Amino acid sequence: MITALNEQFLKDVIAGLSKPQKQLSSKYFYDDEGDKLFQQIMLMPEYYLPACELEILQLQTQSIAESFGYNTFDIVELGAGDGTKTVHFLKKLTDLGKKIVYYPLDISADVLATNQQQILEHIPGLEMYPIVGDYFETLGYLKHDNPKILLFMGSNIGNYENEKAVAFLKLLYDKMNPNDLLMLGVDLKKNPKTILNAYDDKQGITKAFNLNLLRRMNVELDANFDIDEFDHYPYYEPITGIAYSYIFSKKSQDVHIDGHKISFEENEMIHTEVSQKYSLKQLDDIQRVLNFSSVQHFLDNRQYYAVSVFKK
Ligand code: AVJ
Repeated sequence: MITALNEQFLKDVIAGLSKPQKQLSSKYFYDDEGDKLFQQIMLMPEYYLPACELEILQLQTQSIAESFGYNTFDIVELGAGDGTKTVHFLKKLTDLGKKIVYYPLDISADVLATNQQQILEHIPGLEMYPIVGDYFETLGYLKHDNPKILLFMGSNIGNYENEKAVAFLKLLYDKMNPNDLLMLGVDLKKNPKTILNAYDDKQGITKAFNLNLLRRMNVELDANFDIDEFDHYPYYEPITGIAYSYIFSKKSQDVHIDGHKISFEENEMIHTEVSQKYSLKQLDDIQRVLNFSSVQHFLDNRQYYAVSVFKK
């Protein structure tokens, strides 16, 4: 049965699979099974991103905090997730004597419950207000007396192609007060083989992560995808810096989704995800184009990844 909750999912799926170039949105990767697969991705040796971000937060939080220029501030984290990495950052900040209030924002109440539990276990007594919901709406009504640092970590900005990312950051900029800062975790352009490997692991976890979308449609949208008849194709384009993910049909076949027939040709592609990578120069360009007064980058040892702090 299709519930009201699934209606938007169904609408998006039918619209996406009816286009001449079929597509599905990566935001639908993250059901319970997808969350678990993404947790496994973050532990894969090929997927270097989380380790780089953690290294930066563990070794450079003092310099990062100095770049803020405040001792008292609110930290508002967009798409906070379970807080596994942010906890190190917050702990260091409190150890440095900073007075912080933490607002983790996420669409999942479950994930925020885990977040609060983890954070308070490591930083007892930290003032925190988890907020469930769409973070643009939340940003609209949050009133802060203190300067705030907006956190958007985990290379989540990479889910937008460069131009869309700039438009998104402009929306954030417009919601910021003059004293506020934006801190982004960004994956950098590097050896293209290193990037491709991160999305093409030998164990097939990333493949399972993509194909889980078909399983999810079978369960939630009364679809009948034969998952074994589809495969995953990751592809990195080093000039634009975009890692693309596709699912493709291994044979000519018809699939039914809640009564809609969708036909696939042999080797027909469904575009599922982009992961945009940046150069430091591109990040500096974004600072100028959006009128941020400055940007400072903090890199890991291998210079694979940046934590970039933009001042309004
Ligand atoms: C969660 C969007 C940062 O693009 O690297 C990981 C998702 N997709 N492997 C990324 C993802 C395939 C990830 N982000």
